[in-house]
Amino acid sequence: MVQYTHQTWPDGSGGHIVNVAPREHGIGGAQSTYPPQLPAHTAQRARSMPSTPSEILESSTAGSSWVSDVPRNSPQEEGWTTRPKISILVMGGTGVGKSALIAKLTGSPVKLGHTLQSCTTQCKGWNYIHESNTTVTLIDTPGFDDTVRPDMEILASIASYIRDPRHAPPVGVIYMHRITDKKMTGASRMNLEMLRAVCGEHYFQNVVLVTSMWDTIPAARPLSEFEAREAELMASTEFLGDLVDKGANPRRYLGDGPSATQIVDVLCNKHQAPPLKITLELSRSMQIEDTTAGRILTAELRKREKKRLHEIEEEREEERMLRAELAETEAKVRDNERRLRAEIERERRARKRQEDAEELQEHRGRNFAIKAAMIAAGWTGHFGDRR
Ligand SMILES: Nc1nc2c(ncn2[C@@H]2O[C@H](COP(=O)(O)OP(=O)(O)O)[C@@H](O)[C@H]2O)c(=O)[nH]1
Ligand SMILES: [Mg+2]
Repeated sequence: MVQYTHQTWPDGSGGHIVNVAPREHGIGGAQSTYPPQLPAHTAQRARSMPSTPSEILESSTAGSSWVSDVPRNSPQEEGWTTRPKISILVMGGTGVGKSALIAKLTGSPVKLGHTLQSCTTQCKGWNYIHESNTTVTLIDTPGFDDTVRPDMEILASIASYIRDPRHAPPVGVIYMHRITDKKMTGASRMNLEMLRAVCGEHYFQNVVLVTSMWDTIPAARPLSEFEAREAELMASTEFLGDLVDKGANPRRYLGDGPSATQIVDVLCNKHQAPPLKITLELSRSMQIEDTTAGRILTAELRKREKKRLHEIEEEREEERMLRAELAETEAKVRDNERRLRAEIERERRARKRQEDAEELQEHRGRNFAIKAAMIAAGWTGHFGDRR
């Protein structure tokens, strides 16, 4: 089990985690620790985060919905004991390694990959028994950049999974991001917005921010480049900084069992979790579209529709301009054709005149030769013409 120190982690449970990654990739190893120390002001701010339901929730009913690691569905018979159950929501864009991490931890045949057939299209829970003898259900979710299902459907499927009374409410969320991504794409930003909206700030202490693909960094590339990227990701409020400030836990997934276990340990060591923001919102009889996450998706959809309409309008304008240009070009072509025809006609007539003149000349030449021959032959008569 991972050891924590109170100085390091804002949620009071974290600490230096000694990396056990293979040295050949330059990550971790006995001397290396992860993650970097948080600045003092950050830790201070995180400690001042609300920690009771009444501090967190506007609603007075919220207190009763905290999640604890005591089983909700334990048998009531006296003397029975059951293994505690917790569930953890795994979120992030498509291809960031959610299913791979779950497969590594549970040993289950979770489908991996980017193809439409293989990627996760609905929420699915995968169980395994953690070393603390807790049954952990890792909930695999589709990314919010899915090409198969609309984002609102994905949100609805996450909401319906976590609200299903047969499932233990999540004690935490693992959010994954590829360290190999040079930039935050639009899809990454949307997934991050969904994380914020589904959890709510009060839940950030129960979020583990996992960067994946560390083991795929080519040996020739300097590790410092990726460490700098990670530091920026975790510090900048444009990316994950605000989550870290409010207690979220950065970790690395190195593609191996130990680093995967360390990620879950963060959440298994938490004895309670507030309800997710979306759970609170839905419990106030909100429709999925009216939740914070739903409103973000609706706004995004409207933005995309507006953009698409704008693009269509631009395409139409371009088409109008092209048609006008085409008509102008056609008129020019017709004009040129007319001028060419007139020129050809003029040339034809000139050639005809020339030919006629030459023919006449030839005719006269022939007549003259005949007359000359007749005179030479002694012709003394009178020629009818004067040529
Ligand atoms: N080597 C390595 N491969 C990874 C890692 N994370 C994901 N992958 C691979 O990337 C592909 C997509 O991962 P997957 O788990 O299906 O992504 P998901 O869409 O987030 O579930 C799969 O082929 C995984 O094996 C990682 O940290 N290391
Ligand atoms: Mg998947």
